[in-house]
Amino acid sequence: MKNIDGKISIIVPAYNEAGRIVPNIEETIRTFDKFGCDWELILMDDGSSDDTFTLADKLSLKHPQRLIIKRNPTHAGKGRALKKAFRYVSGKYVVFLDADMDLHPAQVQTLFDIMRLDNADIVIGSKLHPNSVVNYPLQRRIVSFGYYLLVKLLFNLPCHDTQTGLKLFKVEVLQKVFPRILVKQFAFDLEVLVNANYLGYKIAEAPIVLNAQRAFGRIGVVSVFTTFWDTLTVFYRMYILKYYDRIDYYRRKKLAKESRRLRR
Ligand SMILES: Nc1nc2c(ncn2[C@@H]2O[C@H](COP(=O)(O)OP(=O)(O)OP(=O)(O)O)[C@@H](O)[C@H]2O)c(=O)[nH]1
Ligand SMILES: [Mg+2]
Repeated sequence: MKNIDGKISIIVPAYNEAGRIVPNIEETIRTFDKFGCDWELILMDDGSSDDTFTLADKLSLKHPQRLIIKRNPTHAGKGRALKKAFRYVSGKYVVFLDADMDLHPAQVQTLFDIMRLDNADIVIGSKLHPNSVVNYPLQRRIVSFGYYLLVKLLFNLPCHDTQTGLKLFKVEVLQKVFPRILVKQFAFDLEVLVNANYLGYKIAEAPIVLNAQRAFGRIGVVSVFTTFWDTLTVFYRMYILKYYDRIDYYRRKKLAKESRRLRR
């Protein structure tokens, strides 16, 4: 692999992916082994009700030095899974990669090339990049474009698509940003990027090739509504509450409330 000078930690959030998790991890292992760099893969099972964890855990016996398989006992959302997985990271670079293989991991090379070329701290795959090749349903394209407009209006981020499941970060970015993050579900990516941008980290976008593996996406009306609501709460915290500026003050306040409750 070109343009990489340190270990890569790949974080894979997985929720009810038993049908595809083993071949998908095996394909990811083959891909990174071919790259010839140092890497590890941390799979965080998000309280699946199927065999995702057991199957992945069994596979890790074959690759003990590469795979770290963890699980949340309860289901809480992709964001919390990514944040929890970060505790196990030992690399210099962190890749977020969805478990469903909509985005082939070989594309990570493009993200590294762009990181080097643009001197960026974060490179995100973007479905709205002019050179992207995306094969996914029309209604998802509409939702994706609508969300782009909303995010542009609310945050004016220097990127078009915050939601794609392939991203590359320098580890120090996430060390700084993760303690500020409250969203547990799909607006998590947005909260991470809003905070990273606010802290002055440079975000670049990469073209991707996306092949939707599920005939019908799993993201229903409830997820779209929750993401919309969580996006508004990030806006409220950023511009009205100034939570991200006064994070220590809010933490102390929360602790004081907690200790008053315990004393009662
Ligand atoms: N849907 C969903 N996925 C989760 C959750 N927690 C972790 N994940 C994982 O997060 C990644 C993205 O979820 P997907 O359901 O594929 O979401 P998507 O790619 O936006 O939508 P699809 O069109 O269904 O692929 C996958 O690797 C999931 O296994 C969760 O609470 N809900
Ligand atoms: Mg997906």
